[in-house]
Amino acid sequence: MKLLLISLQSNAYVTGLKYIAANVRANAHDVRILLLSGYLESTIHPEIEKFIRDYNPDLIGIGLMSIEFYPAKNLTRLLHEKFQIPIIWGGVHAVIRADECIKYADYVCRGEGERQVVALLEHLRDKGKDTAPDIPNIWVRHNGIVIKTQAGLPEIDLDSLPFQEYLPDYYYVFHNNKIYNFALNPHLFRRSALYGGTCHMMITTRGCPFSCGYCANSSLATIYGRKVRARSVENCMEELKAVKKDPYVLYINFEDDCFFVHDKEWIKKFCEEYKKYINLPFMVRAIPTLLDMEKLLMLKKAGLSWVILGVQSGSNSVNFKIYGRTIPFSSVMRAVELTLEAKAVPYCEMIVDNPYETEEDMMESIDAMSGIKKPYTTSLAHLTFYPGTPLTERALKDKIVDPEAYLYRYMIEIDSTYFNKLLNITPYIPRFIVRYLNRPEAVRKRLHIFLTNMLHFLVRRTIEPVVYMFLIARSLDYNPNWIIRTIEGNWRSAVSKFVSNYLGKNDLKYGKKLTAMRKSMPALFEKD
Ligand code: B12
Repeated sequence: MKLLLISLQSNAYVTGLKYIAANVRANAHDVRILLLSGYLESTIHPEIEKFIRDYNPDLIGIGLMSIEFYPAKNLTRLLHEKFQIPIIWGGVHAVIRADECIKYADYVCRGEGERQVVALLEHLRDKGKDTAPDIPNIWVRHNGIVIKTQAGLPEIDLDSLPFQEYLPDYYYVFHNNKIYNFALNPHLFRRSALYGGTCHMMITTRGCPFSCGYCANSSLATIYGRKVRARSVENCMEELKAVKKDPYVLYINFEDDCFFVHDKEWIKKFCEEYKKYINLPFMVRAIPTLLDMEKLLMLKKAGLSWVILGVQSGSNSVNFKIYGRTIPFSSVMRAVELTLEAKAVPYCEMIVDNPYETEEDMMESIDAMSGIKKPYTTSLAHLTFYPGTPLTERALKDKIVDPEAYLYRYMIEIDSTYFNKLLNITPYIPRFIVRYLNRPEAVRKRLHIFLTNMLHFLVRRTIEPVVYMFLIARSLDYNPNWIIRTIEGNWRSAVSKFVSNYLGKNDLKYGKKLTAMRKSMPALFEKD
């Protein structure tokens, strides 16, 4: 049987689809992945149509996050018009909004997809598409009736799943009106992937021990449960050894919600083997309260470069009362200090544009951030109200949020406000300047606004990129070989950092397109 997996995502890292593809192949079926970044047209391009006709898949799978909902709805309609091939949707949005998704797709995978997709392919082979399958977590729209099958358990033994490849030879992209194979055109992969495609995105656990009020994980936990499931060190090494063969992979980006959920024994063994077999710089994410010096030092020895810390706000009351996150700011300060002491670089992720935040909260947050040990860097994300989270429930009840906003807006697209600009530059300017500018609207003078705008403009184009380069060097222990390779591999990202903030630039373009299409294709955006 043949499966075509499609992603509409704006960049080429498609972990979930690669996992599904690997398992489909391990079960002796054929698979291709096609990246149709931001495809939101009123017709199917002839090259895409030809690609699908030539491959002639038995099933088409579309993976989506919420931001890809309308593009997925559009593409599904176009595919249904042209082909008789059944379509299954999966991914985070299909898991949290299965009720909505099953209106458009023939099947929806309401959970992990590796085994479910194989079971569906085998059902189609043995019984055909006119018989409704009975597979846990696969919802079916059959003769106009929706069949919600029973919930299946998440995969407990992650080691039993074949792991994803870095750049599989069955991965294709639609680019400049043509379809290319990524493996044969690696320069296209590097253009389409974050960080110039220099890192391998990898996940060693599934699940998060926390249940923050704003996070999609709190709704995902209702399906997957709260238990964090971990892969063995051996299994992770097997994936990494295969990835390391690719000369373009310069570092490993561990995407686990918190790498520090692994116990000391696991980390010790991981570090020994990583150093021995992989020896590439890597970055991890961490919940500040779970950071631990012993683990940090072991990881640093193995090549840890950046620690991405979930901070969200510098105000305890915002974290505790609005985000349901009992992580005091003192533990953030400690986590930053420990990270620096271990000679890794702290990268603080924060949430802004929160309608529940008062001016006092924002000032408290900025003041707190200006007091933590430097050097560190931050990224700001727009508070997005994902369905099913406690904060969204509250905001819907309070009628302060457009219930559909999360389908249009990327988290990286933040409001251009006074406080956001100040928070953005806080890591790079002295505390006394931050304090001078950190004042409420009522007492803000033209001079403060002018200075903040000017500093924001200058700092983001001069100091920030320089500090960023310094942080890259520091994170790599000033190892000239690694620094040159990183800058060389990352030149597109690194150089454009001098001009503007590079991360997710494609997402911004995509976001604008989505807003424009809302005007030119109003029918697509109507509720069915
Ligand atoms: C790694 C990651 C990324 C990576 C790679 C994404 C990817 N597609 O692999 C990158 C950096 C590209 C990324 C970007 C963004 N991300 Co992200 N990301 C994650 C993260 C941390 C892990 C995802 C992962 O690898 N999981 C492991 C795999 C195995 O699980 P999975 O992806 O869910 O896939 C399984 C099932 O969903 C299912 N499945 C998936 N696809 C399909 C398709 C079919 C056909 C089927 C049947 C099944 C199926 O089977 C898979 C295997 O079991 C999650 C957090 C999380 N806990 O999920 C956030 C998360 C998915 N990201 C999120 C967001 C919002 C974004 C951004 C929109 C942020 C932004 N820039 O504004 C961008 C969007 C990028 C874009 N459109 O280009 C949100 C999504 C919320 C939502 N409701 O949409 C999450 C949940 C984070 C959060 N807690 O809020 N992200």
